[in-house]
Parts: sequence; structure tokens; C-alpha cells
Amino acid sequence: MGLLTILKKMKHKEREMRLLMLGLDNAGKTTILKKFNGEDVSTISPTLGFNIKTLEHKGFKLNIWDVGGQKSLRSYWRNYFESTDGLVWVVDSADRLRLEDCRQELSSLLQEERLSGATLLVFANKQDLPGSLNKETIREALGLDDIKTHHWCIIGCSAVTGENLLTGVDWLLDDIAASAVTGENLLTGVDWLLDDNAARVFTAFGCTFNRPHNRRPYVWHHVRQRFADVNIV
Ligand SMILES: Nc1nc2c(ncn2[C@@H]2O[C@H](COP(=O)(O)OP(=O)(O)OP(=O)(O)O)[C@@H](O)[C@H]2O)c(=O)[nH]1
Ligand SMILES: [Mg+2]
Repeated sequence: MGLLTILKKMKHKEREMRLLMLGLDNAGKTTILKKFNGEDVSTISPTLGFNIKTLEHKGFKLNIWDVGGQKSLRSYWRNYFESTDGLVWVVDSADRLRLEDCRQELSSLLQEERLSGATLLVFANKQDLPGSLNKETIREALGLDDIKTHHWCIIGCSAVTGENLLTGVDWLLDDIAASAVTGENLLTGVDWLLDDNAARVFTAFGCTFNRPHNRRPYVWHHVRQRFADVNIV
């Protein structure tokens, strides 16, 4: 298969993105999803399973997954990790008592291998509520500055008024799109294909083959995704 064909496949796949929205219960995930989709947000119940919406935005097809955040449901989050391009972590900025819980949950998500390629957007939601913490305070409380493994950004927003929802989603899409099309990624992609094929050949002959681990995880993730249906053997 020629490089041109591979690049064409990449281009097609880049138009579709999978976003996973997680956070503690009551953070406002479903409200954000509905508001973003132009729906009524006056009657929203806690999510016991998940909601998925497919939207067109800025020429991209977005598959947005919103999964219930109650403690008993969090063990199911892992069922939704696969192929995630963007992780949206929603925080109730007025819920001071559960900030530590919120930090811990986010921290363990970021250690998940299957999310290693995802860009992280933190929505400091409910900024319309008097007494809500501002995004700088949330940033510190969640230890965001210590995150070195993912691209991230925190945005203060309100799902009720709609303030800053677009700004957040636009940043996320720009970041995902940029990390998918840089020349560096193309090169890494081709390298990866060669490494992967070499690994298979070596393994077939009973040899072990160590992949280089010095590449940035998000690049690996995108390369794996973009080339998922390419087989050059
Ligand atoms: N004032 C205010 N209330 C909000 C905002 N976003 C959500 N809410 C309210 O917070 C409550 C919880 O919102 P949900 O969208 O159901 O929260 P969730 O994160 O989906 O919760 P789970 O489905 O249980 O995980 C609802 O009563 C919403 O109306 C916001 O920006 N401002
Ligand atoms: Mg919900």
C-alpha cells in the first residue's frame, strides 16, 4: 500500500472524533451535552448508564459519550476508554467538599493506558453559581500543573448559561486535529508501521523485539488509531 493511500485514509479518519465526558455525579456532564446540542436543560436526571450524541461541529463528526458519575458506576467507565481522542473532565466548581475525590478520580484516569493518547479538557462548570471556585483554584486543587503525560486545558464554564462551552470544545478539537497531522506524527506513523511489522517478523522467528518507549504516548495512540485498518504485510 502506497504512502498516498495511507495519508488519504488518515485524512478521512481525522474528520471523526470520539470524546468521552466523565466526572463525579452532579458535575453537569449531561447538562453540558444537551446545552451544546441546543436542547432544553431544565429537566435533567442523573445518568444511570450513558448518553451518546453524534454532532457535526466545525466540519468534524463528534461522537460524544456522557457516562454516569455516581460512585457505584465509576468502575464501568473503563468500558468507554477505547479510541478516545478527547477526555472532557467536568467539575462542579461549587462542590468544595468533593474536590479531593475529584482529583483522585482524574489522577487514576490519567494513568489508564487506553487514555494515554487523549487530550484533556477540564470544564470548571457551574461558574454561574455564587460561591463557585474559579478555574485557577480548581486547577490547583486538581494538581493540573503536574500533568506531563497529556495535553490539557482548563476552562471555566456554565452549562446552564452556555458560557464558554464552545470555547472549550473548540480548543479540544484544535488540539486533537493538530496532534494528528503534524509532520512529526506522519514520520512516527511510518516508523511505527515498520517497527510493528518487524516485531511480527521477529516474533515469528522466535525472537523478542522491544519497541522504543521514548515516543510520546499520544502520538502512539493517534498512530495506532489512524493506521488501525492498514495492513502492509
Ligand atoms: N447552576 C448550575 N447548575 C448546573 C450547571 N450544570 C449542571 N447544573 C445542575 O446540576 C445538576 C446535575 O447536572 P447533570 O447534568 O445531571 O450532572 P451529571 O454530571 O450528568 O451527573 P450524573 O449523570 O449523575 O453523573 C442538575 O440539577 C443541573 O441542572 C451549571 O452550569 N450551573
Ligand atoms: Mg448525567
